[in-house]
Amino acid sequence: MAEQTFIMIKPDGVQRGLVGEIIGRFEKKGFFLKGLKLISVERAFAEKHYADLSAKPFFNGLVDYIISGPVVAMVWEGKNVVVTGRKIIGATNPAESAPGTIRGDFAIDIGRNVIHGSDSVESARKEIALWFPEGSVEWRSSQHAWIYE
Ligand code: IDP
Ligand code: MG
Repeated sequence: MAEQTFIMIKPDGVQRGLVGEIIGRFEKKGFFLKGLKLISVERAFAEKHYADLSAKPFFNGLVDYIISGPVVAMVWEGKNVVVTGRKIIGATNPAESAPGTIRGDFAIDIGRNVIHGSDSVESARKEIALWFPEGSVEWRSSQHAWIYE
């Protein structure tokens, strides 16, 4: 199977009406959408998603943020989508995210940085299993041969 990553538009991105803009950036790049849902998660679920950060001082605030409203959970597929997805998203702190990236264009504070993307193929596998236990959707875009040589 081609590489997949887990992308989540955080509650601020949903509230600010950035869903279409963000999906459009991944679509226009040439990645393929393989899973999508608008979902509100509970504290225990958010804590599981961010388990690696549980010792950080900002952990409780981060969990409060993620459960503060619905999020858009997605699976995107394509060559190098994990690393390239992180580039499209930009640096964690929007003060350091380059213009042209999602966080560089649409965010100011690190605790309101609009979007999550898996940081490795291994984390993507875990996150997709957590958020999409029902599995992602198998389909092949008719544009495939116009994007891949
Ligand atoms: P990432 O989202 O770029 O992978 P991580 O280090 O995995 O960054 O942190 C997860 C999320 O935790 C960040 O996207 C951000 O929302 C939040 N976060 C990270 N560092 C801080 C901080 O120093 N203060 C407040 N929130 C933070
Ligand atoms: Mg991370």
